[in-house]
Amino acid sequence: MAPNTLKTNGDRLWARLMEMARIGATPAGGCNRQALTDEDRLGRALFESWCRALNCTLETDQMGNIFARRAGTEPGLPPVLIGSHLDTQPTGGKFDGVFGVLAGLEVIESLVEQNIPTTHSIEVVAWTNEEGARFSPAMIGSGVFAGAFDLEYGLSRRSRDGVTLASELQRIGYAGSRVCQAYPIKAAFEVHIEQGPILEAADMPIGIVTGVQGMRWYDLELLGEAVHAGPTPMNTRRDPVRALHTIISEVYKFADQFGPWARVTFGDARFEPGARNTVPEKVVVTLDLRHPEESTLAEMEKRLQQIVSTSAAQANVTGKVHQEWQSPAISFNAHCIAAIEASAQSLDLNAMHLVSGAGHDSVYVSRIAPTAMIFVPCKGGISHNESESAEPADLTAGCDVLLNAVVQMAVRVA
Ligand code: HGY
Ligand code: MN
Ligand code: MN
Repeated sequence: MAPNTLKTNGDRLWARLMEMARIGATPAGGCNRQALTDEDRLGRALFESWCRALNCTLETDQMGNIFARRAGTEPGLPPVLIGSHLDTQPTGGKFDGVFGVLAGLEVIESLVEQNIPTTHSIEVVAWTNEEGARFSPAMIGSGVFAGAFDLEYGLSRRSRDGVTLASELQRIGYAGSRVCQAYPIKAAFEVHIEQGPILEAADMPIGIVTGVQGMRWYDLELLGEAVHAGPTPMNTRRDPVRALHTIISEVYKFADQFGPWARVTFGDARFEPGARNTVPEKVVVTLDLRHPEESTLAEMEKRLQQIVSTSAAQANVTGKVHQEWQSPAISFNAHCIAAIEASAQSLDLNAMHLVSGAGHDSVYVSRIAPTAMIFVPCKGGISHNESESAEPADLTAGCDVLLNAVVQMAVRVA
């Protein structure tokens, strides 16, 4: 290990991860701490209690993003930011997002404990509603902060249980007064489990994330006619499910045609009126399309439009493709990537470059600050699943890489 290389306290990080995992713990061993629920409130409060114990200053902005700051020796300089999220999927795991927030806390605690001042302040951020599970779209807290969405849009988002993001922020006491907008930031880092199989398959402890693939979310709406399931002959029905049947098979076909990096996911479906003995009048299905190349993603969208219109016509129903959200493919900052590379090297850790298949708050942060991400492997590449798991040694290694990359950016060498 190179001289002056710093280490974090992996046991303390693991203990905090396990304590946080008890909030919203599910019987199957996962976590359900969806954005702005009571569980999220408890998780936020626990995180803040740890920050206060380190004498960090705490602020919450209008989107409920929490900023914990350890002042640098020159507090007027732009800070180095470490961010991720505390909210989980409904059947989420113990590490997605929360590892990045608690690793940031561990970086601050290690610096305090080892009496290492930094020139630039360090800010750890817990972004609101990264998952997009309860409120769509994803990454809405970091998105408003970075100017991808305006505040009114962000606050107006309505959950599936019919409440607005603004009312839930009020209800749990996280409607902050700090203006939710970007400010000068020296550099931003996020450490996260990979949520895919690449690092584990390559037996690689560290991933240096060079970018994030493009993502597009749609609601496919098919409108037919509600009729009785019994007496109505099959050939007289205007059955939206018949169109859906063709759409699903055609979309899976094009996933294969667009090569190994194309991703198509039908995540949720709603049938109205939803009675088992009535042919549905309306079907709404969510579809998530992804690809590292923006041009290919555009091509996939075009094919989707054609498939929906042809399938709807064949079933004598109407079909609409409503785009809910899109996040273009992005590349991270070369200097931040180099800092992560140097950090992994100083720790004698093998590392490989890769593009993130999952979306992260860093996608939006990279619009307003030099940004890059660090990945560590997770078991079987499984995530968004209660069985999500990661090795303490890998999490500690990722946290050590984060610490040394942050110090490179935050300490001005005389
Ligand atoms: O959708 C995503 O990739 C992220 O988990 N929000
Ligand atoms: Mn995440
Ligand atoms: Mn996630």
